Amino acid sequence: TEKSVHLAVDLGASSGRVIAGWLDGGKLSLEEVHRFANDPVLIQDSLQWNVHSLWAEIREGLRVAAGKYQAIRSVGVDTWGVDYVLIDRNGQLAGPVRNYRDSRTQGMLSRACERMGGGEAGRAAIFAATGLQFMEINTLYQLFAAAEHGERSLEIADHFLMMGDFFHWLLSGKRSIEATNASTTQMVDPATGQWQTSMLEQLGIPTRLFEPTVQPGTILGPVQASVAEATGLKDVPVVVPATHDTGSAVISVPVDDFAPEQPSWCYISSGTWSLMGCELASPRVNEVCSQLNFTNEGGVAGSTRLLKNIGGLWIFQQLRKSVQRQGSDVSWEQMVQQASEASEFELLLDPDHRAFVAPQDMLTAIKAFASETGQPVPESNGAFYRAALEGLALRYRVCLGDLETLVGSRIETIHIVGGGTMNALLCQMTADACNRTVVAGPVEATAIGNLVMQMIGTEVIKSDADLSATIRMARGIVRESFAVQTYQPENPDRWDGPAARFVELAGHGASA
Ligand code: LFR
Repeated sequence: TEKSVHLAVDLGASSGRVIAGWLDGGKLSLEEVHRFANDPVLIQDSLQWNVHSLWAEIREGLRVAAGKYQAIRSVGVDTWGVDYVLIDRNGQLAGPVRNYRDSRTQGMLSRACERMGGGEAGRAAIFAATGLQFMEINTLYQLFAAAEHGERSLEIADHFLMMGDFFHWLLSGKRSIEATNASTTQMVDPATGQWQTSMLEQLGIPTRLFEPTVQPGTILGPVQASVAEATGLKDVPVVVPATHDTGSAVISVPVDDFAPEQPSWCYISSGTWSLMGCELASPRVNEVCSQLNFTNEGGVAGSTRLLKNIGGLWIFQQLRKSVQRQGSDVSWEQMVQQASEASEFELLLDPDHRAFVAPQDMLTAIKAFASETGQPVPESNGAFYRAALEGLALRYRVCLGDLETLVGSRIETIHIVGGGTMNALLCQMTADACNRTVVAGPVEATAIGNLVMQMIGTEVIKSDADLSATIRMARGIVRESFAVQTYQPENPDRWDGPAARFVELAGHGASA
């Protein structure tokens, strides 16, 4: 066909896709071209990404796309945040590419705070410098761990790239570090977007690795010759989207404003993680934000995503793995069905408890958590599935209250975007627990945001005004193109008792 197509490579922490998108009569259409698994591998107890296989799958997807569409206008990659690749002076991998759930960062957060002036003072210094929430998965603690452990790769590395940058480099031969993903490292000044070099020096992280960042929409140049030959993508420009998947997803929230002064809506980008927050015009690096451990990530057009990482559908996904390990299987639909049949609030769990970050087996970890917190261990699998979803809804409720405190206005609507919108039970629980209207969709928010930013970079979507007007225009296209599902709260009072117990429970548990 002759349609003018853009290709989004969208890599999540459990699977990747190549998705084609095109505009027709002011509407955006999508077609999934290729889908593949993204399974981390344990190499001598170090959890790593299989970037070789990911690259092979990406090339395969592009080859299929090149055979399918005649006019391919651009290609761009988004991925999960915080992880990075080090490149040596010969233009090769300087070492293994670690998965953020790798255990080497354990204890590194507090050690880094010690190094930065001790305990609370060190923590305050890092927060003032970066405006980011404290999580051990952050790039900062990964690199600090690498420095502390004397990892060889850090010594021989010449360049630091984030995951999306790495694949852009393989595609185009050009190095770049995209700003929204760099903002997830906890190494960047949220006001200026510059690397916090003096903090890095204090932590023993070599600053020579970090080049200035580029903004989403940047055109890197055509795919390099060897890639063009292997895939058939000739003269196709590589256009940098918001390479952080969450940054891409939030572009697709179907609202008619952008980065409002007084937000009346928030988003939950729902997948392996749930990222819940507000899109604002500027960062809020203040005491309350630090206390509540919210983050100020960089979005497109200078916006800020003030948000919290919540342990997401990870627990639910891992429960399925537990069932598979026992030799049987269960589909997502069956899991949701069994959860809906289980009785409510049988077990309360905190989705952000450390025990659930990377357990050997999720079912075992939840059983241990139940016993430790003095709750009866449920018998049916459905009760565990339900607990995973209720725990999220309860966490959303707490997070909503914190967000309203932080932004100083009432949030009327919760927009859920991403894969989690397909879980109607969770969407309804969210409306009930939060006592707010939930608008769910689009499900493909990340790929859409990736495509939209490529269209903006190539001026397929453009407004005569500024970039934020262009983003609003793009959101109009998203609203025209994808239906949403609305959920109204039903009997929200039912959640009051469990919510009080949840706060108690989460307060006592060592949240990750
Ligand atoms: C979501 C996400 C989050 C980031 C986490 C780890 O997929 O990118 O935004 O905090 O994964 O990378």
